[in-house]
This record gives sequence, structure tokens and C-alpha cells, in this order.
Amino acid sequence: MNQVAIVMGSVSDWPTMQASAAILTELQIPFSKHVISAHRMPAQLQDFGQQAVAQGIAVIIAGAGGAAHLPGMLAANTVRPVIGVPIESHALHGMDSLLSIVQMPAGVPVATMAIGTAGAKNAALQAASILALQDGQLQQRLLDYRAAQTKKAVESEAQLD
Ligand code: RP5
Repeated sequence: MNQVAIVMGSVSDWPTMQASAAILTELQIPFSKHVISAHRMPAQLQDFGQQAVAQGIAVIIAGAGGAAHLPGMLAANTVRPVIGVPIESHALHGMDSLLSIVQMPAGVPVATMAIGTAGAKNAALQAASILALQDGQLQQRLLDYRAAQTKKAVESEAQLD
């Protein structure tokens, strides 16, 4: 069963959201991926959110750009955790996406990540942390991921020569 759903507002978001998919794959977390536009597919969005629990989805990662209402509207339709990724838009460089996603009203939370690829990567890692609460093997894979990251950073100093 896919534990995580990666949802994006447009196929044009995929180059960014691929970074989430790559990390979920690396951490051996099963996931599905979907294009659901909040504005172009409002009925599908509502259905998806309302069916998330029945579908066995534990965490939703939602990436959207511009008037980025997808994460918030998914959160409005499910009690599963929604992690929002602001896509780096052309006109306003993702500030529009960020503010659209982060400024949720009290009562309907979206965990908002950084703009762009860093946010997409961290969304997957945040989803992994949530799932690891009940999965000791995944927790170990996350610890290994962090250790490898630290080793790489420490060793990078040698590149200064
Ligand atoms: C948003 O509008 C999408 O998430 C995307 O970032 C943006 C532009 O969509 P396209 O016009 O490229 O389909 O809904």
C-alpha cells in the first residue's frame, strides 16, 4: 500500500516534485503520484482528500505554484497530515506560492516547506519522520541518511584545496 501520496497542481511541477519522489524511493517508502489542480479539477481535489484515509494514505505531499491553493484545500478535506511545497513560479519566484501555502487559517494546518527543490526534498524527509514514529526500520534508514549527509559535508572540506 502506498503510504505517501505526492500530489501536484500541474505536470509542470514535476521537475521539482521529482526530488520528493527520489528521496521516498531511496528510503524505500511506497508512494503514488498525482496531478490534481485545485482550480482546474476542484471536484477531483475534494474526492481525493475525502478518500485519503480509506485509501490508506498516511501523509500527503502537495506541491503547487502561484495561487497555490492545492495543499490548503487538500488539508481542508482530510485529517491526514499535508506537507506543502511552494513551487518556484516564474513571475514572483515562488514568494506567491509560499505565502499562499503558509498562511492557513487556524484549524486547518499545512506543514509548509521551503520554496523549490529544497522544499521538495524536505517534504519527503518530513513524511519519513512521521512514518518512522511507528516504523523502527525506517527510523534506522533515516539515521543512516543523516549520517551519510554529515560524512559528505565533513569530507567536502577537502575540495577547498
Ligand atoms: C499551479 O499553477 C500549478 O501548481 C503550477 O505550479 C502553476 C502553473 O500551472 P501550469 O499553467 O504550468 O499548468 O496550479
